[in-house]
Amino acid sequence: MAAPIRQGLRMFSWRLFRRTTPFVKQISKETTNQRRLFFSKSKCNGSWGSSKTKIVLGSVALTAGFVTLDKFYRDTKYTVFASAVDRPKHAISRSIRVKGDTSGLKLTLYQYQNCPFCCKVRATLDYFGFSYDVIEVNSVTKSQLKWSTYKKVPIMVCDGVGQDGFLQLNDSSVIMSILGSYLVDKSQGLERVTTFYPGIEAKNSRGKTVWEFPNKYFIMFGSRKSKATQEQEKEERKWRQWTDECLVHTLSPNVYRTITEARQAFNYFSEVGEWENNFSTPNRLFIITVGSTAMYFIGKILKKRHNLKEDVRQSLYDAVNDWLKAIGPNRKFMGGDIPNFADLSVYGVLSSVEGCDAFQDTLQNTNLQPWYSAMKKATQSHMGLGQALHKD
Ligand SMILES: N[C@@H](CCC(=O)N[C@@H](CS)C(=O)NCC(=O)O)C(=O)O
Repeated sequence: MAAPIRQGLRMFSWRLFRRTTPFVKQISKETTNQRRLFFSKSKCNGSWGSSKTKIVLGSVALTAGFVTLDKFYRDTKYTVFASAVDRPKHAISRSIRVKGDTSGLKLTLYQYQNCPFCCKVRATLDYFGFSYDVIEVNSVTKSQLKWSTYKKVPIMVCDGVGQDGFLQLNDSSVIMSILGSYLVDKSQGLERVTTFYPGIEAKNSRGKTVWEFPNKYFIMFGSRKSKATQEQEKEERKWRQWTDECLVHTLSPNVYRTITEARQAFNYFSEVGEWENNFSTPNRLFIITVGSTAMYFIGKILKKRHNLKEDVRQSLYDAVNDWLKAIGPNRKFMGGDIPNFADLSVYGVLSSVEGCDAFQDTLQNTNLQPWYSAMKKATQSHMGLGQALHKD
């Protein structure tokens, strides 16, 4: 077998079986030379016979081979040399610019438009009036996250800070708390604020390695005093945690309750995530078809895992009613007259399914509407822009 083809197969098998980086680094050098060799020696030498058909077919096959191998070479080189410092430039899906943003931060959010955790972060960014760019991640290939060892979304990147030229913030609640703490006192700088949120590697109940951030529900006030009382802060943390550990788990079994609802949900995600602009048509159709079918079955597993009621809608209504009861009749938001981080979390999570039947059913079967509409208005109008979280 010709060396370049052999090399190509080795590369392919690496992609399939994921050998270690040093191995790839080493063959990467070889492939550059092989590639040069391949292109200089690639003329047909007549061993395939002289018939025109064979030559044409041979050329087509060789061209296809070139294209395929070239793609593998390029992809591999990209994988090998992309480090945390070497973050590739991906197409910006959307740029949100807020007049009056004085944060001084250049933020980029890597996200899925309808991931509830990403929606929490966007609700926070919009409410406080941060300008930011969005990079829509392909949920199947995750090619936009190749540079990162953390493979979940949201990931927030702040350019122009830190020794690598950017800071990478992982986990929605950590991101929200870091942004909140930064707003308390911008002069301390974002990099210093991140040091208040150390991560601890741990195993979850299923033995999977996960990262825990013990402080993730705390806004750090340093020497400043929060406007909220300690009781209010405690309540805010409690309901932020509840959002991540209870509310969010009621969503998937509801929006993927039937195959039809799952397909409807994915079509809605495609529409609001502008998948038509962000992904190729085959990719988009693949995600919609395969994704919705897979999620229908996963929804059933999640229903069991999180002990939802037989009628999963009831579990969603129960969660929403618990939240509304916690706010009570005398407050507009849990934060009082203005939303706090618990309001932003719950709103963000629920907004992720706004176009799904499950959400419309919730509006009809609970008293969610007034609070939800007020939250929507607050985030869309950047109500928190310039708002002080601390006492003067
Ligand atoms: N604790 C994380 C959870 C993030 C998370 O689970 N994100 C999902 C998307 S909704 C994800 O990226 N899952 C991995 C995947 O899609 O492969 C956070 O709050 O940000």
